[in-house]
Amino acid sequence: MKCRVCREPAVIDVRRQNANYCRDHFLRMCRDQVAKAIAEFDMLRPGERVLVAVSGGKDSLACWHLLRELGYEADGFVIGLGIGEYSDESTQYARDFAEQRGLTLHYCNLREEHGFDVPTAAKATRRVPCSACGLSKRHLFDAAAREHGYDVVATGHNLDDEAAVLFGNVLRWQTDYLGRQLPVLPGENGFPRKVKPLVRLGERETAAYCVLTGIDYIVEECPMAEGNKHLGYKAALNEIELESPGSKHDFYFGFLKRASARFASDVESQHRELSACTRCGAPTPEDVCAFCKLVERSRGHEPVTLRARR
Ligand code: Q46
Ligand code: ZN
Ligand code: ZN
Repeated sequence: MKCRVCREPAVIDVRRQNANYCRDHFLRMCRDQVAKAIAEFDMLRPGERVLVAVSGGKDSLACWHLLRELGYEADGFVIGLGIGEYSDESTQYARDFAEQRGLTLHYCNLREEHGFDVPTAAKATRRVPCSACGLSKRHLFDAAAREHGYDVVATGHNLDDEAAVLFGNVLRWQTDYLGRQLPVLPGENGFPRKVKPLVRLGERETAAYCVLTGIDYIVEECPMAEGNKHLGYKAALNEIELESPGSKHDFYFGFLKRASARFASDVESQHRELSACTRCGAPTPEDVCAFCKLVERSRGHEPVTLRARR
């Protein structure tokens, strides 16, 4: 197995590209793919301040690292979600990453600052944990960007994530979501722009990127992800990819090129008037934003004790 570029021994194959790479050329390929995604979708402009939504996992840390490598002024933000040991450990990985490189990492602890955690919110709302968790993360990242003056929030969503979400949205023809499933969401009405610089890289590549650059990340999956439909969609797409390398890429980028614009008119929230939440000031179509309602519902509930699952 030889590197496509220099013919030296390769350390990784990327079947989608029908190519093998040595360490240095693999890392260069990753940087090139991120730079290409940023340029292709006009994600970032020179001089903009970027806040990276960090979890301590491979994707968000690789995203942060790659943005810095490409010369962007990118800081991190991690949230203590209160998901037992998993949250403590993943937050520690983010802290170590920042400390070792002298980077700025903002931190928010859900329980200390807002009086609840994800397991409690899941119990209070009687919905899957990812629903309260996702809502809280979106709200807190937006709020942190406004508070600290960042123009853009970057997340570590990779090609596998986006293809799986697309698969789920197509299965149920959720046209509102399909209209919004873009690698860039413009900043408007007090919301920062949202970008996904890793959409051209697969999950296996972000993991390899971390290993080859010495980034330590939390390998365990979130214990509350069980029952998350996206895991099943990912597994289904992996089967297809095995038979036909490049399928995920063609599915996702084909959608962006040929189909996504057709769903733009189905995006509901685009047409709603927003005003400031009467409690926290965040832009919202109602008097009180969804996060403040979640805070209210969750606060009266006892904290949920999680047993560590390894
Ligand atoms: S952290 Fe939160 Fe994820 Fe855990 S509860 Fe679900 S959304 S799975 S990325
Ligand atoms: Zn090489
Ligand atoms: Zn609010």
